[in-house]
Formats: sequence, structure tokens, C-alpha cells
Amino acid sequence: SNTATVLAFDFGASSGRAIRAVYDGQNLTYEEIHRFENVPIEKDGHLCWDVETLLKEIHTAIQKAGTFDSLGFDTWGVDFGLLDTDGHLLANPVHYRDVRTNGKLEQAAARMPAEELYAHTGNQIMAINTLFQLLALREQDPELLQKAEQILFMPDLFAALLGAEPVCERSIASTSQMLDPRTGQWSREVLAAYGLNANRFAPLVASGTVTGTLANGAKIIAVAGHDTQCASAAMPCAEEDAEHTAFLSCGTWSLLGTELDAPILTADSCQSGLSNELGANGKINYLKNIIGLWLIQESRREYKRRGQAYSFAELEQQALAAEPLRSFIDPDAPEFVAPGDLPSRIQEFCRKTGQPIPETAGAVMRCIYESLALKYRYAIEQLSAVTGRAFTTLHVLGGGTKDRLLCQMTADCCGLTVKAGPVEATALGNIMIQLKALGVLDSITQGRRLIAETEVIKTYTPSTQNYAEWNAAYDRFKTLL
Ligand code: LRH
Repeated sequence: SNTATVLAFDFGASSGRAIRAVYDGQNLTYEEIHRFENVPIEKDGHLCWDVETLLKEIHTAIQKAGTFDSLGFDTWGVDFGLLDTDGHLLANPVHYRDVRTNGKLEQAAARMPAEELYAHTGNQIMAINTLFQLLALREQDPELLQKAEQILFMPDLFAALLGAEPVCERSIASTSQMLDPRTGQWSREVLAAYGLNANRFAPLVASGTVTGTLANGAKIIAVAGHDTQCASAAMPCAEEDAEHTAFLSCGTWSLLGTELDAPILTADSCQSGLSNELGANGKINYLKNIIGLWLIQESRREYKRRGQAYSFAELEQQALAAEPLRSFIDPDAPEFVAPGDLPSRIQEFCRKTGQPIPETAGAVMRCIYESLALKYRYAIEQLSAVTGRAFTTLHVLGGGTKDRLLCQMTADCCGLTVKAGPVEATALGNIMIQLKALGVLDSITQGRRLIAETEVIKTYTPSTQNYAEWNAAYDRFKTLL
């Protein structure tokens, strides 16, 4: 039959969600049936995933969903858990924002220089990557790592805890800094350089592989375990437009990139900090990790701690009212990664770089918004330079599409037409990959067409009015990087 009901689990930075979708052969309808907190907990001095609580929430969602044909999990990249020989979780998986990887990049470079590591894996060198987390673990708790029979990435871990075969699905494995994007296999050179054993990892499988069955008969599907690759699978773009199209998966992180047929592993590409990730459609998602809306989310939390509770809409209004193009930060400066008092760190950045200090919440927000838009422009220029592509359109995907100020600023600053939507890109990609695995859809391309026809996509045209001011701002911004 060409109809199906599927359940998509998406684990984001503050909440997890289960979305139930029904495809009747022509139309797709979907609704969020369960939402729950996904807040890291403190365990043995580390910031951790609360797997036990999350598993209960997963079971609640399955109960609520009634009958369905399949389910799939997606989460952010890089994080993993350890299973013993009986398939039991050995410890709470550590969250990538934990400080355990501090200093690990330098140590890792002593074994293999960053450029070489990049040439093998094509990942932007970031301390959060799985490889550096494993090095930290081995140093800080060698016995735990020794006890581990299997290392599983989070989406595959949730599936395994529901009874699926343990696998390493490729989209999430390609965030690890250990996978060779040319072959889709672990890089032997990298594993050897760091004394890691490929046997510890479950077999690598393609996105959209059926890995198990629940008691109710529903299939467990390794979708694109990496949320960014789910979002990209839902990009409402035709294949023939790829050359001129960039995407911005806009949530807690901003992932800005373009779809390629083959990876780019050159020194230039390494210098530009561009990652080659494996997409669910077999393409390379060539992209840059930018810190993203985290800056806004975490600032909001800090204002709340101070007794000033603002909604996102209020913060957007205050940013709109603040003086434009006054002070900027490098959004990806290391001091903004860890949770805490971001407004003060932003003020400190402005002070030490000799810029006016943003005093009000509105001024801080304005600084964040503009700095993100400027960083997007910078990333687009790097992407253009390395790929030789001239972009005309930027597809903005995910929750960030609700932020009209950011969408318009991005269009203005980058001089690109922004097409914003779908807002539920990640869940929709997860759903489409399941429908394809069930044989209900032929291809990701067909899913994308369906999304283009049925979802709300809002166009933002770049204003020519303030382009000169953005240009001047951009020159100032670049001196801060
Ligand atoms: C976005 C994301 C991104 C990175 C980061 C850790 O949610 O998955 O692509 O991998 O989280």
C-alpha cells in the first residue's frame, strides 16, 4: 500500500518531541503528540543526558501514538553512549557542552596534525566532536571505556534500548571526526593514530535502514540520526537548483552549507572550517557549524535568572527597537559555548574589542542578531570561494524561520533571497526518510517536492536600501574574527 503512519522522535536542546504523521498516498498530515523536557543533568561532575527519564517519555509517546507503522530517532550530532556486553547502558552519556574536552584539540594535534585529521575525515575541527570526547573519556575514566562493548551514537542508542540491532547510522557517524566521507567507512588512519578499535563501533548502515521491530509490530528505522541531515532532507529545493542554493538549518545551532556530489578535503576547505557530512540522499552536506540561536536562548535564560522574564517575541521586539549596527561579537568565540551568563560575556567581548558596550537586553539582542547575520555572510563567502558556486537563494529551515527579524536581516546582510520554511524541517525529514524506508515514497527528491507543494515557505527579499551600511558593518565585523 502507499499509505503509512509514522512516529518521528526529535531530541533538541531543551525538549524532545514525538510527531505522528499520516501519509494517505497524496497528502501528509502531522501533529506533535508528546513533548517533554530534554535538559542535561549533572552526574559525577559532568553535564549528561538523562537517558532513563527520556526512555520513559519515549514509552509514553509510543502509548499515545496508537497504531503506527514505524518510528525513528534524530538528535544533535557527536554524542554517544556506552553499552556493556549485555546491551545495558554503562553510564549517563555526557553532553557535548561538558567541559571535559577542554585542551583536547591541542593534545590530539600532537598525534595527528589538524590538517591531516581533516584530510581523512572532512570535519570542521571542533572540540565537541566524538573523537575528542573519546580522548577525554579515555584519559579521565579509562576503566569505563574499557568496560564498553559498544559505542553507540544517541539516536542509535535509543533505538537499541528499544530492541533494535545496534548500528552506526552514517549521517550521525559523519559528525564524529573518525569517518572517511569518501568511503563511508571509519578512517583506518585516524583510528590507528589514536589507538581506537573499529570493533567497538557497531556496523555502519545507510540512512533509512530498518533495524528492528517493536512488540506492536512497528518497524524501528535508523533515519538520518543526525537532526541536521533530517532538516536538509526536508529542504524544499529542486535538484537542478543545487548549484545556486545554500541552506541554513536554523535552530540552537546554525548549520550553513550547500549540497555537493563529492567531499572537499583540501587545505583551503580545512582553513575555512567547512564540514563534509553525509546526507540521507547520498549527497555531501558541505557546511559550517555556527553557534546559532543558542546565544538568544541562553541569554533569555540568564535574564530569567535575573528576574527579567522575556518571551522570544519580546526579545525580538526589543532588538528591533535598539540602535542598529553598533557592536558585534564573533558568535563562535569559545567563551560563548558553555551555558551561563551570556549577556555579561557578550558585554565583555565588546569591551575588550573597544566597541560600545550593549547595556540593555534589546541592545544585547540586536548585537546577537546582527552578528549572526554577519557570520552567515562570512560563511557564504567561504562556501562560494571553496566551491566556486554563486548562490542566489538561501533556504532557512527549522524553528529559526519563525524569527522574522533574523530572516530579514540575513537576506539584507547576505544579499540573498531567503526562503524560510518549513518550520518543522527536522521532523519532516525524519518522516520522509521513514516513508521512503517503508517503500511509500520513491526518493528524498519526491519528499522534497511534496514539502515544497504543501508547506508554508515565506520569501524575504534583500533590501537594497541598507546594503551599504551592512557592507561597512561587515568590514568592521571581519576584524573581530
Ligand atoms: C544541530 C547539531 C549540529 C552539530 C551540533 C552538535 O542540532 O546536530 O549539526 O552536530 O548539533
